[in-house]
Amino acid sequence: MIAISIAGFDPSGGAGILSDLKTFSALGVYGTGVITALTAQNVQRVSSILPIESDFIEEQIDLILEDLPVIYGKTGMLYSKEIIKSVSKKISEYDLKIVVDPVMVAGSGGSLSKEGMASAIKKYLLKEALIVTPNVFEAELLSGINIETQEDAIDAAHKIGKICDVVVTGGHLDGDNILYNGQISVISGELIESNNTHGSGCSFSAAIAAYMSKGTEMETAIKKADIFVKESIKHGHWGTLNQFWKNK
Ligand code: PXL
Repeated sequence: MIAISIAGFDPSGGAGILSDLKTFSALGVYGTGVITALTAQNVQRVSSILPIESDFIEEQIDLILEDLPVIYGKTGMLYSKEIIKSVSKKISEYDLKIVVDPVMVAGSGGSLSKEGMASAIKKYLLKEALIVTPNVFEAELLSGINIETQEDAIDAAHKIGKICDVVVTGGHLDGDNILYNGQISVISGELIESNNTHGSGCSFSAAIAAYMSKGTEMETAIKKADIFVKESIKHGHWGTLNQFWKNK
């Protein structure tokens, strides 16, 4: 099994493409990685971003797909409308089955995107996606709905779900994930009190892609990814997750 992560580079190793590759590896999947942007950051703050030229991003994707039979993958930080358009075009060209993590802001609060990202993600990327995995804040930006309760999250999931399947992640919803894939399911989970959450959104989307590349159907992949991330948070250090995991 092979998966692809198309995402930004967080040198702290907690989030972004390093975290995705650790997740793929922990779940027994061979990971490939296309870098969309470099960042200078740690768990506390983002200080600089250096986006990669979109032609070069397209070339990275072309060279991987020229050689390797990749079907499943995920996107993370895409930073600009231009990069979103390039990546969306390539997903369509290669018919990739992609889990979209609509990254806009780092856990530390630092921005990881230019303005207008939510509308570019909706306009270009979600049409090509298998599923999108917003947290509450990202779901608000994608749906235009202010989310305070589980009912609000369900409304937002219905709205986003008109474009592709969606799971609104539960870190801000008492641990419950709200899935819309033609119908709403509340996947109830425990909420873990921990500071080791930097990169949890990255790992969640990467784990869904990894499980699906191993043949698991989507809803089960989401449940297993949720368990994987929670175990990783429990065993994390230094504000980040520990994705060590005996292949289950
Ligand atoms: O967690 C979202 C995220 C995604 N991608 C990169 C990041 C972060 C958060 O810090 O740095 C590169």
